[in-house]
Amino acid sequence: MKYLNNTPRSEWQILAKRPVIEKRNLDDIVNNIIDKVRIMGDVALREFTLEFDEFNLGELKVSPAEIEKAKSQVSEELKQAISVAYNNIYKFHAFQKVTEIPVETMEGITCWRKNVAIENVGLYIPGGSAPLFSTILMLAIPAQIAGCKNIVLCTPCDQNGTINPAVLYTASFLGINQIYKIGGAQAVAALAYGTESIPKVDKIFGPGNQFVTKAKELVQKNGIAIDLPAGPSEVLVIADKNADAEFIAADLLSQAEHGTDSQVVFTTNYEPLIEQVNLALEKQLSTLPRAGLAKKTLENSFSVLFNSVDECIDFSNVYAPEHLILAIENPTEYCDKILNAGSVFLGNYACESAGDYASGTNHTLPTNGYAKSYSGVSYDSFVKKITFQKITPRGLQNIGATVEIMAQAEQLTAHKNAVSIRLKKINN
Ligand code: HSO
Ligand code: ZN
Repeated sequence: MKYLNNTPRSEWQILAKRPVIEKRNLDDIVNNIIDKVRIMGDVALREFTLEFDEFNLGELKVSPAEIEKAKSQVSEELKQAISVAYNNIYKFHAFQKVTEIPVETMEGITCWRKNVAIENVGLYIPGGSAPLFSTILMLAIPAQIAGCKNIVLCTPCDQNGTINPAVLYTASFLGINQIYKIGGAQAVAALAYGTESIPKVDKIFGPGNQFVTKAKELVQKNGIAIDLPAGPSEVLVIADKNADAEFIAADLLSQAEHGTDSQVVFTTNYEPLIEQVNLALEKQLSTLPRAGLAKKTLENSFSVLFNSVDECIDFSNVYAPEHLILAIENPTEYCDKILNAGSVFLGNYACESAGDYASGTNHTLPTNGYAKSYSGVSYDSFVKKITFQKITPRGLQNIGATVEIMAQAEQLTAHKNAVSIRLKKINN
């Protein structure tokens, strides 16, 4: 990790820029995939699966027999762990479902807002070297609490046409039975427009590679909602002299092992920690199966020494990390100072992994600085908030003149008339 000493504030914006990922011109490739799926449906999906996943796919939908087989392949221990995680994630997200009280803004005028589930949602779960079955929990649990009617899951199969058993087990544990063996941009296209086999959805969730991300961005232009603009995962750690270098190194590596384009940042006001963390990183790195990936990430990462914890927090607010770990004394005292972050972990024992899997919070979070303006996925991501209002004759008498005057000022006479015509009848 590059070491920086007291980078001046004037340079923070530049320092907060994420490493640029090699950008090929994806637009054309992905647009072609989307068009083909739109026009040819399942035929196109089979062709792309043969081309990209190297499997000649017959039935797109995962069969009950495949799910049964997966169930038998997952250990009891993992099933137990999934169940504990489920309970915590469920508990945390269920409390997000609040019924708002109707508000009487003026006598006779009542306004209220109601959560209504998005009917059809699509979840994309990437395959690859680490199939993240935990993401199914993070997306499907709030979808179910919200009451989404159709939950459709797409995930790529391997060269033998199989899907990781933990992915299938988790989906079936949640009662999801619409699982399709389709990955990549073609899966996003199928969810966005529907094919003979795959139902069209209203909103698409889930992480993915550059192709998936680009496809999500493109289908948005046609009215399909998406969860978040996605980017590589990242963590920023703020530590003071109370921190434990080994813990910090472990947290940095847990994020670094996600992929080569992730970024980890370590900030502290205690100089000796920089060297201690570096040593711990080296020691722990050598034991990791994914050391290659993690090492590449560390090359894109940096540690920076500041004068105080407050300065570290100021920098973090400019960086707007997806995950922020406060390995400092009395971390809760600093909560109000955190302005931009996806999810915050307080103290030496709140490791990011806990939130990644099982503590209850969601792990689908804004990356790449989007934490400045976006929230992570939650119950709210699966509902629309519809407003209602009821106005009595007395209410219209109270608000009428206000509306008429404003409509007149905007020169929208029909707007004004809609009130006047009613007032006339009421006053008769
Ligand atoms: N750190 C990832 C989530 C994850 N980690 C899934 C392990 N599995 C993005 O927040
Ligand atoms: Zn993770």
